[in-house]
Amino acid sequence: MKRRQAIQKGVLATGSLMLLREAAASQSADIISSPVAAFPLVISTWAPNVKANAAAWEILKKGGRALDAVEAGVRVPEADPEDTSVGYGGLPDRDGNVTLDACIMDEKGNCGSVVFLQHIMHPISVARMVMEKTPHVLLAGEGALQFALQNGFQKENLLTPKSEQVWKDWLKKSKYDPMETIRHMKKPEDERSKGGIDNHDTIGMLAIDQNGNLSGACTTSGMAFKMHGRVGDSPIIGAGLFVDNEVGAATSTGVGEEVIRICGSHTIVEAMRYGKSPQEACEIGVQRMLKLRKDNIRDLQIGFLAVNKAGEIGAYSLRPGFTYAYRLPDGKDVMKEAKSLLN
Ligand code: SD4
Repeated sequence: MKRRQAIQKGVLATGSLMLLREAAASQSADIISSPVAAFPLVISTWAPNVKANAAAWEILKKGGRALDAVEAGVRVPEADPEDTSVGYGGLPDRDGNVTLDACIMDEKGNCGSVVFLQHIMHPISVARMVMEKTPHVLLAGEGALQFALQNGFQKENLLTPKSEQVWKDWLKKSKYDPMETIRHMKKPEDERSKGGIDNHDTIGMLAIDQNGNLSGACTTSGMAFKMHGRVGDSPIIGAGLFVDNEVGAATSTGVGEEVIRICGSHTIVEAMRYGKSPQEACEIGVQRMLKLRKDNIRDLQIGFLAVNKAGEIGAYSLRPGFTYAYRLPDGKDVMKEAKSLLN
């Protein structure tokens, strides 16, 4: 599909947004292609992250770096107490602790990550500092917290009364089910519940700047009511995020254990390297997962986004309901639902 056609299909007037629910049976791949000037662009997991794209756009439209754009973008849901999958307001682990995971990667293969970090509202900025100020890629737990505090981050209570209440309700049964816990805490009329089966809101964001350089960021509070110390795919370079400036970038959302098993984002970028479009590459990732895990994952949700060097994008999920949002060079917002392997 040509970019112009996609824009006409996906956007109402400037400033207004439309969520396109595409029939799974639809023939055309969800690809946006343009031979010219397909960037800057920014794309994020989950439609509500259109707000994060707007923050990233402020940097991209001025010719700023994709790296700065993705950091600024994902800081929006990190600070949003209503987003229960990221940063402040994130749902806690089974013991009531909000523990955060984040990573960032730039066009030069530089990357930084924090896992199992507590009390810091913007783990993505700590991850960037790990990338820029240390000889390491990944800092965990107490060490990551110490590093953040030494570098001027404030210690904060990230558990909001709302998330604490959801956790207390969960404690009555204390049954860990990645899907049920999130599905039942949201009202049907809630805009976020349009995500369907899963209602994750973890943000994975990919951007290309005016110079054609790619970067990505991914940040999450992880699966609600996880075991204390559990880390998912989101902060793992190659699983939740991978950027290769010669080829493209990919990111994921959903049940991280499944993404880690197939090195999801790296797998998708490698498929693009060997000639697949971003859409085909995302489909390869999800198909591989189902082939490997069969009935074990039929009820779970996993979604991938990808973008290639030319500014083509792709999105695909295991189950219906994975939405995403993007902004192209015309500055208009588009929100869509990805096609899925299962119905
Ligand atoms: C994780 N992938 O920790 C994350 C969860 C997620 O929206 O994507 N939630 O496994």
